Amino acid sequence: MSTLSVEHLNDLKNQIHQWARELNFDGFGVCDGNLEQAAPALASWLARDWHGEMSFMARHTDKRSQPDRLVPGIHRVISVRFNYFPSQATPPSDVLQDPTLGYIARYALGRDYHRLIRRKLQQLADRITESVGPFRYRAFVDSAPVMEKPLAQAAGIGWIGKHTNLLNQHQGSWFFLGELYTDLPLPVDGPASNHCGSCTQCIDACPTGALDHPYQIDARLCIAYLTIEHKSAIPESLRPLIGNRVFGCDDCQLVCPHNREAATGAMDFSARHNLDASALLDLFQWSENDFDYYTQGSPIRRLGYQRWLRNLAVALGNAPADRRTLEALQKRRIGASELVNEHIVWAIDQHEARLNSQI
Ligand code: B12
Ligand code: SF4
Repeated sequence: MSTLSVEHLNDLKNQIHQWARELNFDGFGVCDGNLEQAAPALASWLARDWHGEMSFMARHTDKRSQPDRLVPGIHRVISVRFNYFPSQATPPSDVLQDPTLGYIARYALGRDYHRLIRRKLQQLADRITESVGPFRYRAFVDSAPVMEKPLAQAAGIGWIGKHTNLLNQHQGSWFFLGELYTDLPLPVDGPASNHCGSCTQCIDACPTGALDHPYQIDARLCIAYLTIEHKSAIPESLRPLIGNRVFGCDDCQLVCPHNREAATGAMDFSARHNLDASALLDLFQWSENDFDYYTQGSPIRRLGYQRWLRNLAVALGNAPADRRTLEALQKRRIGASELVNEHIVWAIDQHEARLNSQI
């Protein structure tokens, strides 16, 4: 690739950007993959154990913070973003305000993004190959030790906000990130500047205080972590704060002023099977076969049936006390795993305490 002139590399970058648009990517940028500033933040985050049970975050940290250790010989990182906000879905506030419904994070209402975006990145790489011949590359979407947000920030796609998501002044933060690591010495973009200013809305809105240190997240408190990544029992003190969120959490993004006019995502991310506003009791009654059927091709599948029931038991424990809910909880105890049973017992206790206080 060293044979390409500066002029040719400029043209090639413009051409790649155009192909990225044709593949429906909503943002594109290039950086040199230097993560010298991000690496210490990752190290101190891990040292504080803020990654909780996500042991994968503590592995291969050298590869995560030095892209050329993950893919030797690469010089650049092409970052892309892909909008997902499902505008046609029931508005988040309607679901969050109704404790009988289950709230599922906006990114998880439709198809799983990993394979979809990876395929598009592969198509982008194929077009580059057609133009310049074989070149070295690897495509990533949340799939390997990659620091996607700092790379995208360096490539000018947006800045890392106080809620620790990457956001863009005009498009907010409802998008996924993906990368092509490459040996093409493309011209780089400048980093995006920060526009959070004195705003603290995400910090104030976080139900559990996970963002109390701006720009840093204590994942162990984050509801997205507790309901998606955490494998064991959810700490009891945090259960009442989870409310009706059964998979992920969007509170910090929902209040962000830059998300006021969210760009609509691709149809693939539209809500399936009424997951945007399903009754908790209906979801709790799914059999394992139902779970497999309704979550096929969805990011929820990875959670597994047991943790799905665990999360629903917590949300039902936070729901208004009534006989139907209590009966459903009692019935589910039959044959329940230790993990699920423990959360159901907690939920029943919540209901009984509430019913007794009404007497
Ligand atoms: C681990 C992880 C999580 C963890 C931890 C979240 C986090 N903020 O890191 C949990 C399970 C909580 C999580 C939740 C979510 N996630 Co997630 N997650 C990841 C993952 C795999 C790694 C992120 C990482 O490296 N974290 C480690 C910490 C150290 O990194 P960091 O926050 O980026 O730290 C930087 C800054 O905060 C800052 N910083 C850190 N400390 C300090 C200190 C000071 C003083 C300062 C000034 C700055 C500073 O510098 C750091 C380095 O640049 C990425 C995919 C990937 N491979 O990158 C997806 C990813 C970040 N997740 C994503 C999504 C969509 C989510 C959720 C929105 C899902 C949901 N709705 O439930 C939530 C958002 C919660 C939130 N507020 O962050 C998207 C985000 C897209 C975007 N627009 O930013 C990603 C990029 C996946 C993707 N390919 O699209 N996630
Ligand atoms: S809510 Fe405010 S502080 Fe938080 S990311 Fe958005 S602009 Fe930044």
